[in-house]
Amino acid sequence: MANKEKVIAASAKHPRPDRIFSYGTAGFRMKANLLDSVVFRVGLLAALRSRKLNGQTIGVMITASHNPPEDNGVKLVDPMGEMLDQSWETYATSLANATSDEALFTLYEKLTSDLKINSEAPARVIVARDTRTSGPTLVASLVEALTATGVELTDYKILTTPQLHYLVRCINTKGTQYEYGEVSEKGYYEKLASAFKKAMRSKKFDGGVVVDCANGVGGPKLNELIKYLGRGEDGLAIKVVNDDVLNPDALNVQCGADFVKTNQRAPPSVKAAPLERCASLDGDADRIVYYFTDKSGQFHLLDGDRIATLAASFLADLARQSGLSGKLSIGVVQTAYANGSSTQYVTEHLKVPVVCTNTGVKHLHHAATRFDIGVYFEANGHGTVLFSPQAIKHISQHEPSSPAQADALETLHSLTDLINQAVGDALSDLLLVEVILAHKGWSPENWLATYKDLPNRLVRVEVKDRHIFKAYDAERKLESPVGVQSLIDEAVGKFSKGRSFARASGTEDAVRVYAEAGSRGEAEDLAGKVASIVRGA
Ligand code: 16G
Ligand code: MG
Repeated sequence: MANKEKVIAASAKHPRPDRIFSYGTAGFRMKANLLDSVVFRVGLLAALRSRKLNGQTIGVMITASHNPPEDNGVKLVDPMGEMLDQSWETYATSLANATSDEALFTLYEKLTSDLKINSEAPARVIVARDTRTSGPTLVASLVEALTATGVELTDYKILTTPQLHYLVRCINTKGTQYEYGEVSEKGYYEKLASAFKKAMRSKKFDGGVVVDCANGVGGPKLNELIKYLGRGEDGLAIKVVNDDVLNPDALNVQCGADFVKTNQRAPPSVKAAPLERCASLDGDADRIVYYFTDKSGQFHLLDGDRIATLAASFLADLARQSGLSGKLSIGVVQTAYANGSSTQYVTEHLKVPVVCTNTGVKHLHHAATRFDIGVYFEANGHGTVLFSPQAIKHISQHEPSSPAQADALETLHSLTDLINQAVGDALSDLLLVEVILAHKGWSPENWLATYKDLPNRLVRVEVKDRHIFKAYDAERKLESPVGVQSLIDEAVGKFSKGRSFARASGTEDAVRVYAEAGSRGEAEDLAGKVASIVRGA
């Protein structure tokens, strides 16, 4: 039995504002000054979750990713480093919305009994935060909830989101056959750096890469990682920009992955030579996009779709070259936002199957586990590659029958360590892209030349009630309001290579309309038509 008085007294110090909260695709996220009670209550849920799982460690990450500096957010990480189990999201929402301290405690007790949780079981939580100034106070609220419920806590202070996911997985796999790595930040850098060196061997880099860290936590952490990568003559020259975390107001302002993806241009602060590789991370370093300008000064984005196609082609080649292709299934997971040309390139050129899921990392991650090698990326740059236990076994046990096979196998093996298996990780993805480009001997122009994106347009439509827009078929079609889908189909039918869909945003009060077509003008036109159908619905 939790100590009723303790929990209620602690909760009283974290009054709930008059608001309705909802645990969405990225946890709770809003203005930081509204989050105090939410974080306290997430602490209660973390206690329940860990006890339910017999004391396995649960992660709590305090971050608002690419949002402005005054925002913050909180999300839970499950034992293998994955997102919180979906069925628990509703418990998070109900706890956050309990109307009084007593009601909160009653709900806590009800969940304990409904979920058959042994309240005597041990509970362990680790927490980390990004660089926002509101972080430490929010961690303090969490600590009060954990103290009141007798949870063992480790505070890892400032980390990237994927580093926290890494640590959770390391802790929970320690001493098992799935041991993931050393339980420390240093262990993370060492694992990545050693896999990177192994993957590169004698391969050479063509020039360096400029990395925009969005003035977020990725900056200091990338600077740290670089120390482990070494910078011998043949090392990768990483030029870190926008790594100012001392000025809290600079976070995500005019820089970062979201800026680049949304504006389709480089941040003004990123100065690079023509054809020089550039990359931008987001504020918590779980997202990355590449880009460059060509000799005529034109900007080219190499987004999550491009990283997915690059990784899939490289991994499929390695599986073939190492003699494992018959044994390993490879697949790519995308969302409806993936450019149609990328999907066509993967299915028709690479001959690799593509699965489309709902938007949100957890959906893609889940679908990717169904392949031996599951490559998943959202166009916005969230993503990673998952290797099944079966794949890891084949890769480590396969006897190569030629030096070429042995070489491919060694590269494949190093990638299973280089690629973060818990979650999409901008730092790990950065090194992955660099390894692949070096192996292929590709410039960013070669990478871009693999296929030509269909012109596309994304429009944000404000509506009275976005909840009436219910999608199906991986959010590519609307079942409600009735009749809207046939109007969209009719509009799409009028354009060459036309494709369009509308879905309610999970993070903003709006409906998003995506359209692509054979030419820029047609894509704009189609997006406008579908947006007005949505407005009129
Ligand atoms: C969240 C998701 C991201 C998704 C985005 C869609 C995670 C960690 N983040 O940021 O994957 O692309 O929401 O936003 O899952 P939307 O629903 O507003 O379009
Ligand atoms: Mg992020």
